[in-house]
Amino acid sequence: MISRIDLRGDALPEGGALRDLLPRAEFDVEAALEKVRPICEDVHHRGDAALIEYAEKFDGVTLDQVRVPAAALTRALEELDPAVRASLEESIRRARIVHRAQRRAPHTTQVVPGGTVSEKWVPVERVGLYAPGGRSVYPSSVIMNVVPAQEAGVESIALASPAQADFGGLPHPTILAACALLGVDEVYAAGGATAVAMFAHGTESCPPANMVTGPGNIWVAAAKRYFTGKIGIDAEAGPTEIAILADDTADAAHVAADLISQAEHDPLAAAVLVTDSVELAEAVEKELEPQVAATRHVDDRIAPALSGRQSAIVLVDGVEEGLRVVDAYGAEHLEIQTADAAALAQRVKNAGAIFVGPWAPVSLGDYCAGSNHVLPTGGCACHSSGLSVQSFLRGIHIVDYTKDALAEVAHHVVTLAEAEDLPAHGAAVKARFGWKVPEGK
Ligand code: HSO
Ligand code: ZN
Repeated sequence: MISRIDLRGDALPEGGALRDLLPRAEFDVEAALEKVRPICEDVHHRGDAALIEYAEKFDGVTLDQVRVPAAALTRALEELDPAVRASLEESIRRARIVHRAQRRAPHTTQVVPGGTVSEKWVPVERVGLYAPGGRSVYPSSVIMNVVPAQEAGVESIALASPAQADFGGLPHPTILAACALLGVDEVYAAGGATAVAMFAHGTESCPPANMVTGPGNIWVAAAKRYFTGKIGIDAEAGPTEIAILADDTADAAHVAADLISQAEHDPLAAAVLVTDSVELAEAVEKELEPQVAATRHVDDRIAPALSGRQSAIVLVDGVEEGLRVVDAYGAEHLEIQTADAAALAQRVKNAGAIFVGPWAPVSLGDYCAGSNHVLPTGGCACHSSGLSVQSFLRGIHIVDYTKDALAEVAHHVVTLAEAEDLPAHGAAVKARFGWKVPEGK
């Protein structure tokens, strides 16, 4: 069911060469871009009319309007299963605790007497969030996007999710209920690339947003790439990944369950076990079969995900080598199930989020740890972090110099301007001192 990659024996190669030995899904956003481009342009030019046509074509729904009426949100919350409501509320409560602690305070640095540089943190004004429909109706992702935006102080938050034929042309009721719980009342029935285009340019019913965040399939990723530069994006989310670094202290049944848990998302999801224990590898392989058979989404997602080229059990000589492998891989989620898990976690450089020890499965982080589950995929963890309050803030420098402080450094500015063949830059300083360069200290 899951292949093995044996990296024992020879010394592991460095960086990129090591990464090339590790499994990863094909996710060709560039190819999808060609298909998405005309749709994005169409929504740009024809606005709501185009959105309504695409809802008919892609979702089989005839919409009167793309904006979801307030009454539909209220009704969805009233009709929400009380147990689901209580769990969503707990998820929101914990996410708020963690994200509130991420808020940034302004600060001022005195560079020289009379010369300060301050930094203030300003939230993005308007954010459009995308929540997928179809196979991935995740109210938890609504929480993971909305909470950091709210805690950052974003004033205007709108959400789009595909119209669902089964629910009278509205987005899925659990998505609507999550919006109602979070106090998001501006919701649109728009799906995939069309929703990103709606937020990027605005339409008659939806004002444009400065930033679009949220998970989605390859079409959403392609639309985000198409509009990057015009709008801010969180990331081009690819298929989910779990890597587990485990030694012989790990419980094979738990390791198998955790690998399956993320394989459940998508046939392209990646599940990678890195271990120095052949016994554990064998025990996990044995565990996988009955556990996979006992779960629900076997044929459409879990079996293809685990047997796909993106998933594997990687055998290494020791935990140190394992650490190098997981760093080269840069997993979206990394579990560490070893004797010294907490200490190892401190040494990991590349991961979207790290789950330490036997009692922190990725599913906890998906819903109720308080951490964010919107995380870098496809190896992007080596340069990017998951969604946070910081994602929705801009740090703006405020430069404040007195005449004396400028005079003191003026000759350096003029020298550097000359060195770059930009004399007018130097002149802007000289003009303030009777066109002469003040004597520096
Ligand atoms: N594991 C997914 C998020 C998710 N899981 C939503 C369940 N619902 C990507 O981090
Ligand atoms: Zn998940």
